[in-house]
Amino acid sequence: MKLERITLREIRMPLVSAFETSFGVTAERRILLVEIAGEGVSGWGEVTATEGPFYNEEFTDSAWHVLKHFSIPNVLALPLASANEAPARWRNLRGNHMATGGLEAALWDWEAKLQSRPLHDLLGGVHQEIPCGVSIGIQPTVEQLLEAIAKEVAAGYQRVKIKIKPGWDVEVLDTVRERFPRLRLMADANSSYTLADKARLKMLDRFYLMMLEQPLAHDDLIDHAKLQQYIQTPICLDESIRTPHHAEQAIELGACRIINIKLGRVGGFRAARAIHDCCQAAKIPVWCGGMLESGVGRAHNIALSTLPNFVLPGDVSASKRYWIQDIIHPEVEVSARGTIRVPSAPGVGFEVDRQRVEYLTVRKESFP
Ligand code: OSB
Ligand code: MG
Repeated sequence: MKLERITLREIRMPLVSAFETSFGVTAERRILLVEIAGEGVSGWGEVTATEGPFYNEEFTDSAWHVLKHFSIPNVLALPLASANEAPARWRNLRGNHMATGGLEAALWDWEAKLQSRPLHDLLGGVHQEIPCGVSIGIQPTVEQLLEAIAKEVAAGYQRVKIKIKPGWDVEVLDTVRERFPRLRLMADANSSYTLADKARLKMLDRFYLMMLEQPLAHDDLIDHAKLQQYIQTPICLDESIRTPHHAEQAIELGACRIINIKLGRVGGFRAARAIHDCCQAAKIPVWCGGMLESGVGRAHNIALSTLPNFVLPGDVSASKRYWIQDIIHPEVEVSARGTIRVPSAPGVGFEVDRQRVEYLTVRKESFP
């Protein structure tokens, strides 16, 4: 593969509505896009880091720095035979998975396009249609939450995830369950509890949630294993699973029964596939998480979700839930059955709207 140029850019995109989690509110995204150009073809990737170091240690500006000074020079240093080899180039870097993951994802898109194959095919995907859920942020009032859920249910989404935190949990879920007794429902705490809250978390059992996502510390496995012993609701890990090794350890400890795989959090497709395979062997179902991505990251999430053990609805939903106008053509659309049809064009299968990207760009740098 003859790589000619890597272009890094930052775009700013206001969200259609602000998104609140236990760690803060996001109204505007600052997204880094990576473009790989070579042999007359471009591959695109998205860095999924948040604006501040609140979900994990990474943030937009740290990712720019790591890409510019470490990951990009390592990729440009020697010819590359495949995207699958790329992670070996930054073996010497610790963490910063979202930065390198955006570059890795761009290389996969580029390689698939060089071979005129859809990315899901290159990855070994099997699903042609993927089941979709939505993630609904903390709302100003419970009434607004009920309205937001009703809207997504009417749109056909297959499951609803709500964000919880201490002070926005049992009473809220009581009201939601009363109004939507049969809804496939789950809750994501984004690490806002400790094991000292176990009695409170056990109260969630009565809501027969599909799962409780990342209740305890972002870097913990052992307390999650203790909590899983104590509650009936299946625990799903998000933040705690950064490497295939973490997935193996979590499974061995019984720290979760489900894993949410995010391409950025684990550093790209190679690691995501390894975690997928390890979960599949252990009969742990997985689903694809979201990071409020633009169309570029969304398209990668769709490709990832075609792997066989992605059997639960993911947080991969329609472009219009996030953006007035997305940066890809066509935009991601969800059927009335709550599914996304996997595209069959080469690479991720969506076209990047260069004009729109150019318009949204606030900084840009090319290498070499
Ligand atoms: O924990 O899954 C999460 C958004 C930002 C940071 C963390 C998370 C989320 C979401 C949104 O839940 C998922 C999405 O709709 O992209
Ligand atoms: Mg989560």
